[in-house]
Amino acid sequence: MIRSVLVANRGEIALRIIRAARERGIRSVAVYSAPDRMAPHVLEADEAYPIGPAPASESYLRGDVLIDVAKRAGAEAIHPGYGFLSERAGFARAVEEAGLCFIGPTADTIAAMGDKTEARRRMAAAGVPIVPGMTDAVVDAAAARRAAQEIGYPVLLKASAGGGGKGMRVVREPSGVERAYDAASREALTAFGDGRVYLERYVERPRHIEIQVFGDAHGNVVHLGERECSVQRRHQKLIEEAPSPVLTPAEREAMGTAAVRAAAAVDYRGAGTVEFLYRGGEFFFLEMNTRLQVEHPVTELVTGIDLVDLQFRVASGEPLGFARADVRMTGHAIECRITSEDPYGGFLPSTGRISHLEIPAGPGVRWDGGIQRGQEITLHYDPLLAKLIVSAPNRATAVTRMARALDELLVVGVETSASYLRSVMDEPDFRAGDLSIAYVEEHPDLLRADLGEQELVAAALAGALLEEEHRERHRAPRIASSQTGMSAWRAAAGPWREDE
Ligand code: MV4
Repeated sequence: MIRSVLVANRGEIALRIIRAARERGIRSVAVYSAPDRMAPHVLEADEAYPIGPAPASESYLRGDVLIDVAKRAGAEAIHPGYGFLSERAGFARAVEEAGLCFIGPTADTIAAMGDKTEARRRMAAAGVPIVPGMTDAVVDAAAARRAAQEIGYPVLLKASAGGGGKGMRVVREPSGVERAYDAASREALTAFGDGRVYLERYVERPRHIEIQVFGDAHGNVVHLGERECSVQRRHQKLIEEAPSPVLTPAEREAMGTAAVRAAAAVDYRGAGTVEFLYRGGEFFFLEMNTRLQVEHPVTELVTGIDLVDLQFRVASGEPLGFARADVRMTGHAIECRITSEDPYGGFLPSTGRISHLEIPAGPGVRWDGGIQRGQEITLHYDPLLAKLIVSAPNRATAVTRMARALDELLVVGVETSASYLRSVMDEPDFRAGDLSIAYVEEHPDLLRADLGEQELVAAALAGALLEEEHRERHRAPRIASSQTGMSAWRAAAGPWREDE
């Protein structure tokens, strides 16, 4: 039994974990960098400890400090959340060696899946379909050219040491190999300290579909269906949903079975995700994420399973207690990532103080947030402010519900992705479920229309009309029209500034 947990993270995921801990009667210990002293996760936890200055490398990434704090606070376990130290095998090992419980898979599992060629070898051996290509790194450009010839163009050069798109280059003809090899190798060396690259057949315009898996310490592994994450930009997911609009029940079970085989092959324990590329009924293993993912709520909403609670139970040694056949999947869920980025300015990060915040509510709406009014948004951390998640009986209703919820959302003080996401909800290809990882680039019009401004003007006009009507009805004394407009604008935009 785990009775206390140190949450080695910040923002919305730290809050998510703290809430799950509280429901299970587990004492939560938060950690914070200097600027996060009054952050929501600090205020919500049972205890909180400072771990260093703003840069993550001097705070949230200080594994030694975190383990020390856990010991001092008497925490028995460390939950890494996602990002930061969640997929560092060395940290998982250090936590276990300190006599604490790492909430996640073993260090060996993390290391095996972190090495992409090693992962491909293991997956191929376990009978999981991998993208045609190599399972070893190439030694030089000439070897890359020979390999490309064998695989067939177009090919994709990838870093052996890590994913996330770093060190990746598409090559369409032999003359392009040398340049691409040098660039990919250099980029991989910078990003991972390991310049090894390997080749795969390049799959054009695939969909990104991933399977949620769960393993326990007793050798049981189940899958909880898929999430489709095709709406992304430069490897940053924007929208995720479950189920995928495209998978047939037979494809779902085939992909799910492959994912379970993948997890079982590395003795998987805890929550994990097996990523696939999907195209025209075929699917290929891409990588495995050995952590809880940002988009886990869509799976929770269609399965009714609390994944963080299950992480706590499995980490305590409890068996899963259910099989695939016991999992009832109902309805449709969609998640939108609300980030502090300007969609009409190349998604550049936006900073500022959140002066006003209206959070959507109502039937089928979930807000996994890590922000509050008055909070300063800086460039130190990930721009994810919150996740807006909806569920409904079917996809069409879920899309409509997300549009409604996004209309209710108001974040003043920083630019956010919200208005872009709102425009996607009306876009015919998205509505039809016609997606691929090229969706954002293939819909450039959505990146131009600044609906945010127009919406604010519309809201102000609506507010002016409502105020007018209200005054008429109550026969209130009329005031100058210019003042009416101003107060209506204020009503529509919310309190201008509390301290004004
Ligand atoms: C691919 C691919 C096409 N063909 N591999 C991107 C990061 C890393 N996770 C693997 N990635 C890709 N691998 C082959 N053989 C296309 C991508 C890819 C991608 C994959 C998933 C989600 C978004 C993506 C965006 C661009 C490229």
